[in-house]
Amino acid sequence: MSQWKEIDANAKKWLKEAGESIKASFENKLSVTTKSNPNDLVTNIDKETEQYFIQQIKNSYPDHRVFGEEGFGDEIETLDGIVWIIDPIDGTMNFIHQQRNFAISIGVYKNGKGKLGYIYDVVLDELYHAEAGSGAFLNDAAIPKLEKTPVSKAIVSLNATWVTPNKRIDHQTLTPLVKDVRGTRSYGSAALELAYVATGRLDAYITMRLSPWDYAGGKVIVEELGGKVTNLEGEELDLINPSPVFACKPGLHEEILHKYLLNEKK
Ligand code: 2AM
Ligand code: CA
Ligand code: CA
Ligand code: CA
Repeated sequence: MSQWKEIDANAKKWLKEAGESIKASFENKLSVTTKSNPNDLVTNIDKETEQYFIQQIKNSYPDHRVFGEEGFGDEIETLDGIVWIIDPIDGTMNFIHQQRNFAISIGVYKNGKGKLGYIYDVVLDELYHAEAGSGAFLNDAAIPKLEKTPVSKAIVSLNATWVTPNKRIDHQTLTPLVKDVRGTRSYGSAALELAYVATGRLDAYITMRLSPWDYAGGKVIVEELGGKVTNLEGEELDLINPSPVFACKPGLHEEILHKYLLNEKK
């Protein structure tokens, strides 16, 4: 078995096992604490799930490093070698309030290049996955390449925060886009929003601040299908620092970037 096929088989096995533990946890009372602000939540299950992946990865691949949201992995300053970028539960608020609309997200990178991407919707048992250069899948079904869509027919995922006064973007910047698109949505899980861009349920996703673990898995999947995952200037994301993220179908990426985000006149 090739190196990546073996890593892929292990990643899938661990995702299913972690998913079973998360579903079993619905029976128990959660321990919820806050992080940077009263709405930035974390539970014992986020922490336990991250620790589970780190233990499995370190057992099988002692020379791989892990970059995880809850901080149990390695201190990551460069992406040299093989790095697993992990969000044990993306959409923690949904996990706590809704027991759905959350996912486990994993990206495996080699020297900064995305090799494997996973987004696992635990409750629906839907695993979105891709190996760079070998196609992207939803469970066993190949996901078709993304087709072009004009702004006028696009559904764009956008949190209402970014069109009301906030500290990250002038709240009027996105008003023309919101007016011109067919519809807007917000799901509260960056990883699932990327999975929906990958499957064409959404045409674009724009958000002002994500960390690498929020998009590392989704970026591999969306790019494998011909989509783009960049910052709001259309530049590459660095996968080390938080930044705005703009994930989009090909063609539409250029249209939104030039007409709305960079505010160029036609
Ligand atoms: P999380 O649930 O793993 O924290 C919510 O709109 C989305 O933004 C989720 O994917 C959430 O990931 C992510 N997010 C990133 N930074 C956040 C923060 N400081 N507080 C809450 N959600 C954050
Ligand atoms: Ca979090
Ligand atoms: Ca996240
Ligand atoms: Ca998380």
